[in-house]
Amino acid sequence: MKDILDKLGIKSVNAGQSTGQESWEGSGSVLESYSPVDGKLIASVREASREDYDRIIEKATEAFAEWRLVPAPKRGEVVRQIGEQLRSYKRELGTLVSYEMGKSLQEGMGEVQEMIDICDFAVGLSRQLYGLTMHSERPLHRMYEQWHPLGVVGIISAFNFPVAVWSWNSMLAWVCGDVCVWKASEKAPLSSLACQHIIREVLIKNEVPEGVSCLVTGGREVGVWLAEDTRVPLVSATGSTRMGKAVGEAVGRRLGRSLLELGGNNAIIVAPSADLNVAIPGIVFGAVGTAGQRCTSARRLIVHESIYDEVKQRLTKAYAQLRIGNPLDEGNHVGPLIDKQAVEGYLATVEEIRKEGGTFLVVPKVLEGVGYESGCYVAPCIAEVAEQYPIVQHETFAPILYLMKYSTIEEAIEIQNGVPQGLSSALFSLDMRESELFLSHAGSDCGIANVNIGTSGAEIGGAFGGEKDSGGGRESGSDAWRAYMRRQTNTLNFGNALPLAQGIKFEL
Ligand code: UN1
Repeated sequence: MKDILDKLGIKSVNAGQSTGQESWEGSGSVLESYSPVDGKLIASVREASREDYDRIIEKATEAFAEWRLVPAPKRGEVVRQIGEQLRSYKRELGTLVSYEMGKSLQEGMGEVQEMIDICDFAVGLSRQLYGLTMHSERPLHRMYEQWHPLGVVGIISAFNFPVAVWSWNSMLAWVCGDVCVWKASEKAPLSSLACQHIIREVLIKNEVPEGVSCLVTGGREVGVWLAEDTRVPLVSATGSTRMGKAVGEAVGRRLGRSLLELGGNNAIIVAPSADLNVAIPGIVFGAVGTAGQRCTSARRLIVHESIYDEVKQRLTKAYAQLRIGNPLDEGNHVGPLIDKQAVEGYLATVEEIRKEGGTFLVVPKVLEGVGYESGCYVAPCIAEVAEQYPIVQHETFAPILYLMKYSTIEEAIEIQNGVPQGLSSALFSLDMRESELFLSHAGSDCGIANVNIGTSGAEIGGAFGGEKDSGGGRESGSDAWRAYMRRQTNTLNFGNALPLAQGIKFEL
């Protein structure tokens, strides 16, 4: 690990504030990053004071004045080179992500792959920031729309995707001509420092204005500063619904824009025709991948009564094969939760399930002994519940899967939609009518609806995000780039008269 940290520029004490080219320690309190893998201190970093924050926003604002004048395809070229850098650091960065937040190495590297993919996407996009042209109702007039850069984009990211979510936002924002100020999760600060380190060389080589890629290290307070700051026209925040409501309110109060990616409570429906050889691994990966700490994790399984017992039996067998342990050991499927507080959250939910009458098909437990010294490893579990249990309405960021029964597809869809969140959803079925119903406007109410695929693991090419308590934002692919730009409608008169729209006469 020492070699990897060296290569990623992580020292024992680190500078947490950066304008891309320049870094400094910051004068806030010290933040220590402990690995949930082995409980050891990895390194420390100092948080930003308000003065550090203001210095960064000023630098970013200055950088914007220059960066927006660089042609978009040239900005895309910088992003292309960042993608190349990420390719050459894939293993190192994936390993640090895995060690700092606990996801399996496979998933850590997958996360870096998402970053590479979004770079490629953004490069192409840099030549496709299209606006429409319209036909004017007035003679000798031309009407069209343009997309202009917005300015400073604040990015608040969560611990569970400590680097990919930043890249979804920043790579698009950069080709759009914006500059970024990133507040990473205080639970995974070193992964954000490593990203700054990796891209620094590209910024210098291309003479990118200093301030285009900023990092502010800190906790909730920094999030509040960003949300209330009129110098930051867009705040893109990923995290809990509670956090998102606070950010949305503060940004809304000043009529700024927010892009919110919040919690999910994602369900998978398993229909009688489901191919269980496809469904079972999809369900298990969805429920236990990243130890159930993805916003897209599968939390509720709604199974048709005719196959309920068979699904139960196959799931029990699959869960018995799960290897839980050090995520850097590629033989393990499931690593630790992020910290002991998350373990307490898991235990509190387990207790609540029992209190409400649920029974465990696969029992929960906190793992102890050799290899589990950090105290953050828990066993993925499955609880049989009734859909009306209040606990089922909540998202617990842990590998707890709720199992329930349905008899008609309409009823299953109603159960699936009957929670406050609306991020991801899935149906396993080979029945065309059922699948189309699920994907129709009478079907899933989520931002993501999949057939014969689990709830997690979305590709970057689609717009990513959810409805209701999941926040309503869309990031990454499709036309999500529009959130990072402002639309301007232009009408140009090339005639020698001034006809007014709507046929209004105004003669002098
Ligand atoms: C998240 O958990 O915040 O679809 C994002 C997925 C990943 C992204 C998850 N591509 O599971």
